[in-house]
Amino acid sequence: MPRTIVAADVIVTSPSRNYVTLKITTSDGVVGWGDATVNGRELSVASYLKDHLAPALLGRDADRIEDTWNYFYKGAYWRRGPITMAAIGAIDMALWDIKGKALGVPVYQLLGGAVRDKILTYTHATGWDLPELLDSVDERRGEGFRAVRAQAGVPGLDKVYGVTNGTASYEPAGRGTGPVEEGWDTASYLRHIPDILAGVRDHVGPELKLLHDAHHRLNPTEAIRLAKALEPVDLFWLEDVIPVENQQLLREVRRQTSIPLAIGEVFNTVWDCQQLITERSLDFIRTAIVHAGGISHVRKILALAEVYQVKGAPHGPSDVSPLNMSASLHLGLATTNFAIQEFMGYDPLVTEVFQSSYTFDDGYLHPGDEPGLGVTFDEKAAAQFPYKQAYLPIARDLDGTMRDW
Ligand code: CS2
Ligand code: MG
Repeated sequence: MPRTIVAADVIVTSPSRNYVTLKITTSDGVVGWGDATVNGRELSVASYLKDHLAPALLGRDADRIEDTWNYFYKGAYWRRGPITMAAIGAIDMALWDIKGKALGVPVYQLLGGAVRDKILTYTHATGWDLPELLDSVDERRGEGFRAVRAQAGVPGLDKVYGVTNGTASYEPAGRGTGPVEEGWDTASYLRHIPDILAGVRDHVGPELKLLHDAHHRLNPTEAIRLAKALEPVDLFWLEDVIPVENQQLLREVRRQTSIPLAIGEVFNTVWDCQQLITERSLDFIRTAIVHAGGISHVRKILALAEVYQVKGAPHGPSDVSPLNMSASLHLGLATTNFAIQEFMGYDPLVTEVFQSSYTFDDGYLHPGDEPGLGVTFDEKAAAQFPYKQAYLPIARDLDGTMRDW
């Protein structure tokens, strides 16, 4: 007797920031949960799920995860893109959650079992200037992190990606306002950031894994210049050095520097990174479970990556929910070429809605052994936090020209 889907509900909640969650219920009462959050476009995914995909989910066999994935990918004439793939990602996560719960095993066991005991993790340190950044790095080291991403202010600018003004944790999507406009000055950034990161390396010594995110701001020539300047800092990776719709552009940067390159948090299918991987223009692929079609598709991206000695390092900011984080950890525990998981942590209000079984210890995460994904979603608590419209910032050069944020 198949376990059929009898209900698919979309819940939008905003405990400190907006999240979109899919709840799938089966004929034998098993409930699965999936993250469907796309920062700044939450309602688009909620509608795509509620108005288009959920009606077609009803009556389907919940155990047929791969068939359902193809049903919604190949069955949609207009395909790919973050909204579509986040909706499919949420369905995929929920169905893996259901299968694990129904069989009484954690999802990583369904993916082939553990290939490691724990998952190396990195988090964010941020500071407007070097002293402030060093304090933030020290705080993160004190929490046990062995890998830290360092982001700093840029002279001449009053708002910069990745840097908070004050002690609040960095949340780029401003709620209740339209897109905030941020200025950008590549020349000042290139003059300034090498000394800042060298200062961090001098402070922390050789052991700590240091990462930096250029956040799509450079062209290949500027990226090569930055990478060469940063080689003495011994970065674990330099992230998103260029916008990479044109996948061949990263090839040149890869050939000109020894710094490991990470990219891909904005990708949502294997086709967005197929050339990058097969030409080995990167070292770490960053696709997030929710944004790239769920566990089933990110698993395939990592399988292709493994052939080219590219490692998985999924995106894990606070703007993907603990459901995504958990799914990423289950996949990470069972995937040989999984390198490191980004973990910004969550506001305490988030944990009122999402109770997760993953654990952090001594710089590593583990998904836990609860059946399924191991995350409980409190619908009553979620109802306390209504959606608040939020936009990611936009960026302009000093002369007003639009650029990638
Ligand atoms: C960043 C993200 O964590 C990262 O690597 O690129 O924080 C990104 O800025 C946000 O996810 C955008 O919503
Ligand atoms: Mg990034």
